[in-house]
Amino acid sequence: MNTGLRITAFAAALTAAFGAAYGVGKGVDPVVENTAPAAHDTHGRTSPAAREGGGHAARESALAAGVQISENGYTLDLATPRVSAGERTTLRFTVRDEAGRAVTAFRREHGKELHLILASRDLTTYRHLHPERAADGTWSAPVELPRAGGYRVFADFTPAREGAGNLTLGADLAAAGRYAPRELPAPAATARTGGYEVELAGTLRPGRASGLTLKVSRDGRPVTDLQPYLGAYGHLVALRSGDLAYLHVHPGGEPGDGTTKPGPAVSFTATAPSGGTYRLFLDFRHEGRVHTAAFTVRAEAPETAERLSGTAEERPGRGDGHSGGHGH
Ligand SMILES: [Cu+2]
Repeated sequence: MNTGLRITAFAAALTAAFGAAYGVGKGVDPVVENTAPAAHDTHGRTSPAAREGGGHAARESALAAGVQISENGYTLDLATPRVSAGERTTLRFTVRDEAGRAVTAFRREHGKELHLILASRDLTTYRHLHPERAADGTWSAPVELPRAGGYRVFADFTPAREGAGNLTLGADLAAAGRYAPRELPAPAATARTGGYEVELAGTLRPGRASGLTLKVSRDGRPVTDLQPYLGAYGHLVALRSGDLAYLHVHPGGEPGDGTTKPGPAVSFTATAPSGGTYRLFLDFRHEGRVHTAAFTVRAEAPETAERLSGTAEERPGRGDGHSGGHGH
């Protein structure tokens, strides 16, 4: 039985997800101490990241989640690294421990032992899947990718082993066919999906928790009867353009907690691991169907934005690589 406590603990871990992920291996943990009020209610639980405290200094060189195929002794073994675009196939994979054994014990997070995210390298295709696990630890999920090209598969899970934390491992997946990379859509505060309009308010910040609010409406009317999807009114995944670093966040508040309303607004707290451009994917459920709204956003520290505008006169059209001011 999945308990509220477990979900809450998971939510707390996710609040710190990026921080924890790039604290690993560096011995430094960044950014969770200033978690905004809209963050998941931790009920006095503290993430490992928050306990250790830590500074912001490591954030530039830090590793983000999802960029590694192997981390903390666990490896994502993707048995089907090549598929064909437009064909329904079954993805198969195994999570292995340091001895190469298939992991068969996972902690449930938001109702599932493992969340599988699939995204094209150009961030125009996105899937949030829930594969089935066979007793021997082999996971499988049917998938059909609409376009050829490079994809990334993310397995987001927590091994049941004592002391193991949440991990997101990433592996490359190629879809054969004629490939035409697409340009990342321009940053926009409004996204449309399946007749819904979703409006994004708030700014994603590097190394700092900030609030993001997504408001769902249809035909100009706010949607006030969102349905819980995997224990929340929304699931948000952010992928960094360029390397597809991964961030999974959940809303503040849970359905049925007495204060969280079923829309139109769903609030999140998220921390970007660095400046740069991200694609945000919001999954929400309404009238029995799950929809995904996608946004391109830029994460810039206020200082960076100032510095860039300050130097703009001296070096017109040239930023530091994060500003988008490419002059050619
Ligand atoms: Cu999931």
